[in-house]
Amino acid sequence: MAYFPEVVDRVRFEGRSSRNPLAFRFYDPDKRVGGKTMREHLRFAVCYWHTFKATGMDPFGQPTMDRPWKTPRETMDAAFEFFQKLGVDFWCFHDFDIATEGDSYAQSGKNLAEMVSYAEEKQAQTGVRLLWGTANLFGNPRYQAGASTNPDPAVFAYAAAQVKNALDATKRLGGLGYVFWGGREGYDTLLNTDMARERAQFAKLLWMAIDYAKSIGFSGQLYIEPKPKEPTTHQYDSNAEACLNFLREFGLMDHLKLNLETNHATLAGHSMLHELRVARAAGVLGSVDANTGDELIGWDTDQFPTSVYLTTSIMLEILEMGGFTTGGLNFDAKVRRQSHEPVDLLYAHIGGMDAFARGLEVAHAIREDGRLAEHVRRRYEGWDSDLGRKILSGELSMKDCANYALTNPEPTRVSGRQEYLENLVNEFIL
Ligand code: XUL
Ligand code: CO
Repeated sequence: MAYFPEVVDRVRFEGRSSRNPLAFRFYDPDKRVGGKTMREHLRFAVCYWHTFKATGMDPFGQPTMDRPWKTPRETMDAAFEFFQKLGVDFWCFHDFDIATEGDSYAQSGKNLAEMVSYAEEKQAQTGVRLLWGTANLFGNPRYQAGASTNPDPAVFAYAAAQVKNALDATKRLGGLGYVFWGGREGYDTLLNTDMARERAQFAKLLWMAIDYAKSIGFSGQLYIEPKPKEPTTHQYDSNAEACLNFLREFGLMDHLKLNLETNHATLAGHSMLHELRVARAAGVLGSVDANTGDELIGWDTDQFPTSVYLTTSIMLEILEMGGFTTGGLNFDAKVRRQSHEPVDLLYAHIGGMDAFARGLEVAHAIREDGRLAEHVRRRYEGWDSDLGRKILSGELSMKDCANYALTNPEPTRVSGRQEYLENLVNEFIL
């Protein structure tokens, strides 16, 4: 049975002039951009949770989604049919997206192992690979007060046991990475919370995972995924800088990278560009959850990315770091509640992939042109002068600076040229 009959074989690239809503207009997987193909640059992944499991339920209404796949196996059939027809190379999942959580830890483990075997077959048939796996440590009521950050060590132990199985599953499926998103690792009120303890507990879980991964020979990249709020009022991994602080404090910098999500950046009051820049500068930019938020609503709406301005800024940072290694662009995005037909999932992903393909081309062209980078280089070239070098090397004291100010004219102001640079970026987009 075909779950996505609108596409017979594969979504094809038809070019900019195509009016076929089920064709790519920009994503041409084998087209070369710089030294690599689009497919190699973009490394698209489809997420299991929103795409195949989301029901359309919201706080005000019942499920809306028409989803002919019901059992875990049917769902996986639908998923791999979708990956193949869309032509993505990767997927991502939580343990209990693919398997049903049982009444006991033992039963849940069995259910998961069975579905991992089925996924192994599907991967072998299709060549689709696992970008990353993860565990759902936030849905079950036992985690209402957090998983590793729970006041009860029994809950910590359960969470660690669940991560063990999820790491085993990720290893078996040849996953390139494993994500820790701090689901309920935060607080709703400080009145009942020992924050210092909870953060140390969280670090302990990460250290256990590092040790366990090593013991089973899992060499994939571990990531943490910042988000400032939702579901808790304050999540400890609130943004990229808070994550860096946490990783440094607990000696974890060499073991984890960041998986950055656009809507989480918005919730943190930052642009995605800011979050990416922070991570890249620290050498821990790992992977991207590609979506976008509704700036007017103020919650995590997880929409599909359609803005070329956004995708251009993301691809500028990815190109600047030399491209993804273990990471990729995972569509952690869901169709709107009214887009209830399976075909809407195709439209959504095709749009996101086209927006990123165009963003890649624009970002590459901006870099080839070189004016933007040259502008920034020239803006700081004073730091290569005698004065700049002496300040940075520590040769000049504050007193020396006072002497300098006494004996030199007022510094000349230089325009930041923001509008000029905004026009320059648009020159490549429009
Ligand atoms: C939640 C979120 C998660 C993680 C995986 O906001 O982004 O889906 O990506 O647990
Ligand atoms: Co995410």
